[in-house]
Amino acid sequence: MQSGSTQGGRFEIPGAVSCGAGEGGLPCARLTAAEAEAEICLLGATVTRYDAGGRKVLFCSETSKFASGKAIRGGVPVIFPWFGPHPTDAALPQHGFARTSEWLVTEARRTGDGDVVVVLELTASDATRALWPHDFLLRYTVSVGSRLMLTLEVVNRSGEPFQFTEAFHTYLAVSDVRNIRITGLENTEYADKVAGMARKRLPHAPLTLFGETDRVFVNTAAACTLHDPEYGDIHVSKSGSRSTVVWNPWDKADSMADLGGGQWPGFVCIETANALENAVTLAAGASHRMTAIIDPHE
Ligand code: TA6
Repeated sequence: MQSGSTQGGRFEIPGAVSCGAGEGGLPCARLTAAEAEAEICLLGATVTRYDAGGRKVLFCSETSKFASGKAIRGGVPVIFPWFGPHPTDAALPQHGFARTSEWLVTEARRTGDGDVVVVLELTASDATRALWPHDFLLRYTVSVGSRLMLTLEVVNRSGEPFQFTEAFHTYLAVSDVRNIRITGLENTEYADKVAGMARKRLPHAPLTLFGETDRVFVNTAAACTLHDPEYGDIHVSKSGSRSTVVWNPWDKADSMADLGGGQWPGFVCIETANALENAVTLAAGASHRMTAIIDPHE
């Protein structure tokens, strides 16, 4: 994999973007906007922290690894070019290779309204082609302000169409996952991964969690709202996405080295995705954009 680099601070902006070593000594970019701060680890272009209005919006496991080639357990891992297990080869890494690759910072700017934007890129390499035989460019735009806006652009640089699935695997910090509600997915079909991928439909009621929950909602462009009685609401809107994934492993997490210690009540994943039948087929030379807007103020 190409080596991640903030390119020696070439993209630093005093008071807005600083680059240096973060957790585990990994290169990261720190963004300071008018109303928020964020940190992006170049390993996987993973937004590991987003604090807005004094609220820690993202969950990051206290026992996450921060080591080259290892997925970070928290924040917003970028999932590409397959969501979940590889469709035909179980030996390949779950959730593809984008989240364990070293990305490059290619742009940084402050906008007129005080937001801070950083662009990161990942291009095909011998290492990625060994896992997925296509030429591509990923251009990931992270915009930090009173809300966090993420846009992943996939460019097909090969001579033939290719199909991919993708997700922003967003870990939202919650007071207690047993006390939250999620609205926006009412009457929506989903594949229930804790019931052998059985197809079900959520009734006309908010989604509440009572145990391990792993659902891929399909054919939905709807925004969701996380209602947390203690921390307040978080609104997750999206474009270019037809799937939404909701996950919490419940106490199964206690057997996960990078999520143990009773941390599981402290997050829920609401993931903006294109998965299962919502896979994207991209023509040669074409590009596709998926955007999520995570707003803790609505
Ligand atoms: O997004 C939900 C999910 O697909 C779950 O099935 C669970 O595997 C989760 O992702 C975490 O996957 P990871 O490979 O990061 O442990």
